[in-house]
Amino acid sequence: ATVQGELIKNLTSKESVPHNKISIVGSGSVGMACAISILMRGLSDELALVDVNEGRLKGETMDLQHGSLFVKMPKIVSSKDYQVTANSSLVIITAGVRQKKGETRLDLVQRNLAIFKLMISDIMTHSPNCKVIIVSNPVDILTYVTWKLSGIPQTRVIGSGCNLDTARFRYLIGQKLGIHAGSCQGWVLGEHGDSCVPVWSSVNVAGVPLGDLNAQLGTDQDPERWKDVHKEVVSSPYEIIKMKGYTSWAIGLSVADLAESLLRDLRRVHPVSTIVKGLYGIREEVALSVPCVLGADGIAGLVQVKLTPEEEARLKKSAETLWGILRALEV
Ligand code: 6V0
Repeated sequence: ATVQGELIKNLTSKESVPHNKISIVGSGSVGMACAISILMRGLSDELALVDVNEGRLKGETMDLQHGSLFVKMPKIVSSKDYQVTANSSLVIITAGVRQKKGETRLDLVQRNLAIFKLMISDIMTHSPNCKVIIVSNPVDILTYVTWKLSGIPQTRVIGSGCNLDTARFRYLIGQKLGIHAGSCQGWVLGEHGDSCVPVWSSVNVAGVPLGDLNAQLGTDQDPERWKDVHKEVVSSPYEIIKMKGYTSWAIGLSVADLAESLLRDLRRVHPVSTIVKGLYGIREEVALSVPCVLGADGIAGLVQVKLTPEEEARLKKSAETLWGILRALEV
């Protein structure tokens, strides 16, 4: 007789099957920030972590498990074997290699592509019905690559894209106005990073368009220099990386927000990366961020934003740049 046997009379024999399992591939700074944000929201009944670096993976897993008393997630597991991800509802990919000294962007993409080829097939074998959020950079390229490699509908492949750029944009607008980011409506669309497009024409607070109060909003002629808000959206990650080596907290929180819309079928609208061929005059098969309705089936719909001709031209230019890279890739 054991203490457990004496104490508890078991009424069921089967192991429970997870209903809302989330797996995170890559237990680096970003993967772990996603993990802790998801844990704190109590979004899933099982969290699985995968990484090739077994030492780090085990250490991170134990550290998280020891916090079990303070969160409501019964099971935290990890392995370098993708078997551990079986039956996931959502898989979040944060794994990848960093740019080497002297390496071009295309070389980096090619190396990450090789990793994704192995990773995506393993993920799909164990969770054929899952939705995937891609966080690894260059995120728009890797979103397209994941869609191609996985063979699943594009509605289930979601690039974190401009979700973070938009969060930075709204935070900075809020700082300038002295109000909370959540009350500042504004969208950053297109390519995540340097060429992202701020949609100044629709920035508003409580339905009041800021453009009605300042006709030069977002232009070089604006004496209030609102354009600097977008400049800071683009430059701040570089600054953070210079100071702390990587960015993690904001991306982790923003990914958990996407996960919540997907797992709880909230049908909230988020700026995420998806295949946009046929929209805004984009003829190429590329992934870019546009406002998407996220629910239990993934991307349930796209919001068709009214852009100014200049904004649309910038979006098209982003698409052409991305297509230039994708064309050279051997997917
Ligand atoms: P990191 O701390 O180097 O972590 C990457 C992890 O991936 C490491 O633990 C590696 O061991 C692991 N890894 C490498 N190859 C594999 C593989 N084949 N299978 C499993 N695991 C593997 O990087 P960090 O966490 O800082 O960044 C991760 C990615 O997120 C990078 O590509 C960043 O550029 C990207 N980010 C994307 C953002 C966005 O808005 N989309 C924001 C921030 C970072």
